[in-house]
Amino acid sequence: MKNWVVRESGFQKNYVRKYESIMCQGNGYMGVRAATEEKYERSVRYTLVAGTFDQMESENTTELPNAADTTAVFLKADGIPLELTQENVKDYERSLNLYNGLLQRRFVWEPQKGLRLGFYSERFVSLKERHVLGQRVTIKVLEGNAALELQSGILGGKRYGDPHFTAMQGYAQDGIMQYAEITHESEITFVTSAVAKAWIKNGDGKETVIEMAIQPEKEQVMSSCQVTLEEGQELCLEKLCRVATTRDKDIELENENISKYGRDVLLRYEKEEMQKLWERGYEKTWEGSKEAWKKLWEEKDVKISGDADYDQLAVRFAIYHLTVMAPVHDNRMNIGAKGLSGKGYFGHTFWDTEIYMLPYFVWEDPKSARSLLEYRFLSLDSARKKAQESGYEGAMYPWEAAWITDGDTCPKPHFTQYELHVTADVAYGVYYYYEITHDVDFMRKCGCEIIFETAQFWKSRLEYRPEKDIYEICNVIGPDEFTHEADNNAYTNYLTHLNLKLAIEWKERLEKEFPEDYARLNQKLDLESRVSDWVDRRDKLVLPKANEDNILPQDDTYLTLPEIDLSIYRRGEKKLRVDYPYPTYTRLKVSKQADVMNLFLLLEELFTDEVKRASLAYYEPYCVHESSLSLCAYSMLAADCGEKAKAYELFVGARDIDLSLKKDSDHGIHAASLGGIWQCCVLGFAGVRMCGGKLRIIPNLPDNWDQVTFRLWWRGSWLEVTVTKDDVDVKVLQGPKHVEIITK
Ligand code: IFM
Repeated sequence: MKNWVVRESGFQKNYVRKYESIMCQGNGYMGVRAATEEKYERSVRYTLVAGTFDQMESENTTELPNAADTTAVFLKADGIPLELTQENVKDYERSLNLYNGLLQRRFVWEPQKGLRLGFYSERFVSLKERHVLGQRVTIKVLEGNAALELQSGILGGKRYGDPHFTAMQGYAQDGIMQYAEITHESEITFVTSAVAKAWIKNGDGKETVIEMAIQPEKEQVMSSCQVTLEEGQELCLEKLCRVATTRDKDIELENENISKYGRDVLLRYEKEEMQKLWERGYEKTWEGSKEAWKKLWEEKDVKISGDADYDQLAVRFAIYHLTVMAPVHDNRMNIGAKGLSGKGYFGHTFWDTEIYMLPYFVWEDPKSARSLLEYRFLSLDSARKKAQESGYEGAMYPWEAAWITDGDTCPKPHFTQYELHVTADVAYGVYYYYEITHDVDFMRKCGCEIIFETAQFWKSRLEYRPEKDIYEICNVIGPDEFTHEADNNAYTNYLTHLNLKLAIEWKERLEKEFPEDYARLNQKLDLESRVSDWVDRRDKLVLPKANEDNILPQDDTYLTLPEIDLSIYRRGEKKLRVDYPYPTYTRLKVSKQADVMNLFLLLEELFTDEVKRASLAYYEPYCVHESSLSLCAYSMLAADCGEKAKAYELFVGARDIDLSLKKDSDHGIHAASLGGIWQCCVLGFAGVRMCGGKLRIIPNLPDNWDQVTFRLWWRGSWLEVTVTKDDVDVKVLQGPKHVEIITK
């Protein structure tokens, strides 16, 4: 399996959390961190179910709760609990196979002299059946005789200080273990079910089933067994589980009060499903998931040839995580900044979705992209409320979003009132999706309303300067989160301009082509009287221009800010904010992340190559790339500018954020950066873009890549694109044959 497997070779206690995140499994419905079967102090054993947000008492926000865990297995040999140290473990390897989603662990454990046990475990979260997980564990006696005690089941309770659950209780009936818990404020009932079997396997292959005793308690429900094995014998455990909640659309799990109705109510819903699952068995269930992954890779793999093994692994790693993190089965949910792999940023959604991850879904899986945008449509009322409460009109999307009715979930008022560009980013996402898919149905039902309401927000937010007859956007934080109180941040102003322009254009188009939709929206939003204000603002909004050195100013003052020596911060040896605490760092010429570069990437047709090149050379040395959103954006722009070596160097930096041990991923993977890695390969190096409504493919492959092949969706056609250093070959696999492509 060349370039498909992420490995941890040798047990490293210090990196327990890193590997838990990067080897996280899931299917968009749930994410299960790759916690080891046995417990370690640093471990963060999370199972997160998308969209199940609950209010946190300690912070003024909602977060994803940590659901009951099905993956822990407690093993004792001759009374010694399994806990690996550098001394007692050999031949340790943990691996995540991206091709089929299987997580495997194997090692030899020597609990005491004369006793050696071979440990093997594997688990999967089904890509085919979103509620299902499976796990196998085998312990083989390699030397000596061993009295083994094994415990496995469902661990609930208030783990890791997770305050979200009440009414927790374990149950057992007919061999099915079940654990129920209800979130405190959002009152979502979680039901986790499991069935386990254990058996002894002799050296000659003969198997003897072992009776497992099940003990339901308040904090857990565990099944256990005790056996004495001789050298050559194996103890095997197989377990199938389901996770369901009252948030699910596809399960009739009414939000019954568990304490009132008791276990029969719970079992009534999930018991039948568990019985079916168990009858089908582990092997067939796993096969189903494996098939689903195979199909996914047939469609979505990006194949790189050349001296590029690690790059190949990285883009697959990105696609794997984009798949397991995205709750595209339910349009009331969106992608968190850490996917479902950790509680970093509480599971909240940022502009990361529209600008960093949505492109992957639009080009590769437009149905899922639509679902992600429908989430913004379904959040419109919350965004309207936020606008109103902030003294504005229309819809103002919050900097951080969670459940569609949670409203503004950003715990930092400073950011949510100033990082306004998220509202224009959502509108940009609609534009991008529409231009690539031509999904008019989406525009009529959802997209237009988003565009009109966001434009109306900007109409009320712009500041008029009568002396110059212009509009400005003052006192914002642009993408670069180190620069505060910025006036006319170029990124924000240009995207706002596009937002206003789109509102005017779509108003006209709806009126002409879809009069019924127009009448409906006009009645609701009074488009007729709004449009003149949009035109006025569109025509008079300040759009910063490049200076005589071809540098596009990030905002009105950035170019004149005082400079400091940034070398140690750029090398990552120290955090700038430690030496220059707030607000000092906000008044220096230093960027946390790409800002103007993002603008060049989103609206490339508006800027000349000279401006892009000069601005890239100017800004990059002032950027400390502290945000994981930075390197990928810089890499793509460098590729656009033909600076291949620089583009590749920046890409390597982005590639290594999660995949190498240099940076921590303890609180979860860096979702936007993973979207960025896919973008670097397909949009950056292979040079695919939606540019002003046209498909453009102008490659800039790095020296070590010979060829890259992938599939793309463009307005009803599936294309297979193969790019070499000096050629672009496009085959229409399905759909309309005539596709216009700009290649020069
Ligand atoms: O949205 C980003 C922001 O741009 C930088 N800080 C982290 C956020 C979440 O990823």
